[in-house]
Amino acid sequence: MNVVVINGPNLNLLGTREPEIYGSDTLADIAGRCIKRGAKCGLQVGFKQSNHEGEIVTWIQDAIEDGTNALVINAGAYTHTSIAIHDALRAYNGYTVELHISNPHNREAFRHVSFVSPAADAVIAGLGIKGYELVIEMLGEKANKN
Ligand code: CA2
Repeated sequence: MNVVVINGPNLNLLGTREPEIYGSDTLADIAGRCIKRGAKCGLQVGFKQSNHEGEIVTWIQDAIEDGTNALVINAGAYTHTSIAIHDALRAYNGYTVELHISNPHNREAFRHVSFVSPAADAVIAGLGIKGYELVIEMLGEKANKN
């Protein structure tokens, strides 16, 4: 089973600012843990980050083309704005998990709307960076059940 984890804008800054919200680990630390955890349960995990909406749309289209089994997406602030990402996710038939490090619902009102949620099978939010590994673990269990 192949999984691609897509991270949106500013998530490359993890570990450098706002540790009270996002923790002190870097995105590279998280990627390493996800890849390792995935390998343990037979998942091949790809991990990407972009500050560009169109590039994220292209990666979702790539997942459609190459038959990626599951997408995990933290679209960052594009979560709350991007119809283009919403449309691309709608075109993807694999399993889709929306992920947030913080809980957008206990933050500013502009974070309460998600264009990703209606196109996702599952949502995980507010568990910090641990959420990434938890989702990989869940996908591993799912893959090994089938
Ligand atoms: O909680 C999340 O994972 C978010 O997707 C993070 C986005 C935010 O716009 C969403 O509402 C919730 C922001 C990512 C910015 O990440 C930074 C990390 C460190 C320093 C500054 C920004």
